[in-house]
This record gives sequence, structure tokens and C-alpha cells, in this order.
Amino acid sequence: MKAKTFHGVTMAEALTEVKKHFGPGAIIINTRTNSRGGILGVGGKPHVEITAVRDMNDVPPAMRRGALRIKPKASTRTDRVAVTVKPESPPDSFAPTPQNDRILSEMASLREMVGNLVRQNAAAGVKDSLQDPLYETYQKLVGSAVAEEVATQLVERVRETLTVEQLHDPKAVRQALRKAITPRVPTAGPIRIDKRVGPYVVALIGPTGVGKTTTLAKLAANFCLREKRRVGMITLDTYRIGAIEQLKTYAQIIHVPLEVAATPDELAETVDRMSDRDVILIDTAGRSQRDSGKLDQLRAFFAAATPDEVHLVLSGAAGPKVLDQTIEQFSRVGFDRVIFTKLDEALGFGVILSALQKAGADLSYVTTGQDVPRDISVGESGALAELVLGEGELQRP
Ligand SMILES: Nc1nc2c(ncn2[C@@H]2O[C@H](COP(=O)(O)OP(=O)(O)OP(=O)(O)O)[C@@H](O)[C@H]2O)c(=O)[nH]1
Ligand SMILES: [Mg+2]
Repeated sequence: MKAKTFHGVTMAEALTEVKKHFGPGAIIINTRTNSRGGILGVGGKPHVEITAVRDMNDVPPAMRRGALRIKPKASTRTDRVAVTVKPESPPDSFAPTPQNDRILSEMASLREMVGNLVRQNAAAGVKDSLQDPLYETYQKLVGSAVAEEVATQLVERVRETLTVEQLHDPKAVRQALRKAITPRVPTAGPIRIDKRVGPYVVALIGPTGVGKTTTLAKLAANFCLREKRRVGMITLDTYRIGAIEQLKTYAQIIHVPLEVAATPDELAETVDRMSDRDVILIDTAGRSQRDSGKLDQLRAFFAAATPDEVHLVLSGAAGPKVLDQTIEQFSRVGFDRVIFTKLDEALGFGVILSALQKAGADLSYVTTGQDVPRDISVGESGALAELVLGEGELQRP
């Protein structure tokens, strides 16, 4: 393109330069008005720039839409997109008069406005096509600590079940979502002491400090005080200083016998000794999920005493990676149920979904505070689905 830029103080002055150089049939492809000099844009001199070419053939096709022919060549058909000015003479319609100057500058700003509009519409179009009515729902789930993969699956489930119209109805989306989440919180109900012969033996296992001992005390108190069952407690925690004292205090308050077993054989003997009990609750020492040796020791205890149920205690305040690792490692020991503690400290309830899926076991209880025996409830799918949706209230019994 043989374009050239011409300058002037006024549009007319710059236009005169264009015509002088390229003749009256020149094509204007750009105009710019600004000021030069001055301080912070004040006090500068006006300055006009016109970029032009001699012929339409010199304008690249992409720029022809905005090109402006000063005066079309006689006898040739005007370009479809070029703005033409009547070629009458004399007087030349684009003679550098103040009026023509104004028209040219208005045309330039119009062209800019149209260009902006086209660009804005194009951008809006892209945004619209990306606007998924379930995008917010997805974000909300992720914000509630639901794993991205699970959130995607839930959103897809909702999309499958609703019509396009319903997808725009928040109430319908919420309902469908609740329906999709509920089966992802499989629950086992409470411990059922339904053994005809001998005590029903339940053990709690889990990482350090998740609330095993506190939960065991809550269960013992509820069986003893509410259900009037004969309860026995055994602790295997001979590691942590103060661990036995901690459970002994609870045992004394609720008048329940407490025994300590240091080896698998001792555990088997102690269970036998407590054969008059309806239920025996076994507390274990907290095990780091990284310490596979200690986890194997735990397995040896259970091989000797064969509990009826083993509950893996997980903290609702833990992050997804820790939960994942914990479940994986404690699978070496084996468990039948999952208890989620510290829901009152959880940042989001969504982690429960992935954890239960990974554990492949049903949820038995949730705990919601430090109070013994108050802060424990039987896990309920619907209530937990509500919590994941950020709608339910954490129930403290
Ligand atoms: N906020 C809150 N704190 C809890 C909950 N359950 C237990 N805790 C507290 O967590 C702390 C640890 O509880 P423990 O019962 O000693 O935990 P543990 O799993 O037996 O710990 P180790 O035996 O050392 O592995 C205590 O301060 C409890 O009061 C709960 O549901 N919510
Ligand atoms: Mg403990």
C-alpha cells in the first residue's frame, strides 16, 4: 500500500495536501485530530493527520470498508463500501471549507463509533455463548469445598434432569442439585446393638487429634444414659501421656468400666472379660496416616479381637488431600463406617462427598462440637446435602 500521511493545523489544510499529492480522486483511509505541545493536554496546537492513497487498489481489502473516497473517478462504479462524495464541479464539494472540515471529522468519529460498537457486540456475543446457566451453581459447589470433578458431575446430572427453561429457574436447579447430592452421602444409621449373644464390639480408628476419644465418650454416654445399655470401654492408647486419664474421667462420670489393653492378646482377653456388657467401645491411639508400621500393629489388635464394626474417624476440618491420604492408609487396617467430626470447624462440607466415595463406606455419625455427650448426631444424607448447598443449618442436638 502506497499510503502517505499528510499533516495540517486544520482538516482543510491537511486535505489540500492530500489533493496536491494524490489528486482529487484520493482515498482517505484514516484521519486523526489531536493537539501537539502544551502541558498535560492544555495549551497545545491543533493538529490534523490524514492518511491517504491514490487509488482504491492501493487499499488492502480489509481496510476498504472504512476507506473514504474524496471524489470518485468519473464513469467508474462507486465502491460498494466506500463513502462517496458527489463529484460535482465547480465548486468542488470537498473544497477545504470549514463546513467540509466538520463533515469529514464527523465521519471519522462516526466510523470510530461504529467500529467500537461492532467490537463490543462481538465481545458480548462471545460472553453470551459462554454464559452457562449452571456456571454459578458449579462455582458455588466448588466454593463449598466440593472437588472440581464431583462438582462437574453434579452439574451434568442437573443438566440431564432439567429442561432448558428449568435450568434458568434457581429453585428447580437447587432441588435437582439436592437430589443429585443426597445419594453421594450414603449413611448407615446409628450403631445397632442387635447381637443376641455377647457384647457388640465397636472400635474407632483414625489420625491423631481428630476427636476419637471425645466421640467414643459421646457414644458411651448416649448408650448408657439414653438407651440404658450396659457399656464397657477399652483403650489401646498407651502411647499418649494423659490419654488414659482423659477417658477415665468420662468413664467415672457415666459410671462405665474402662480397661486398658497394651497388646492384641490383652485386647482379646479384655473383651472376653467384659462379656456381660451390651456394647464394648474400643478407643485407639491416633495414628499418623504416614506411619504404616503403626497401622499394621492396629490391624494385629483387630485380628485378635474381631470387632463387629470399625469406624474411621475423619475431621471435617481437614483438607481433601489429607482426607484422601488418610482413607488410603487406613484401608490397610480396614473399616466399615466413617464418622465425620468437627463439622463446626469445617470450611466447606463438600469434602465429605469425595471422602465417602473414596472410603467406599457409609457415614455413621457426625460431631459438631466439644461438648460430651451433646455434640453428636446420626449422619443424615438430606441434611448434609443441604449443608453442602450452603442452605442447611448445622444441627447441634
Ligand atoms: N470443634 C470441635 N472439636 C472437637 C470435636 N470433637 C473433638 N474435638 C476436640 O478435638 C480435640 C481432640 O480430641 P480427642 O478426642 O482427644 O482426639 P483424638 O482423636 O482422641 O486424639 P488422639 O487420641 O491424640 O489421637 C479436643 O480438644 C476435643 O475437644 C468436634 O466435633 N468439634
Ligand atoms: Mg484419643
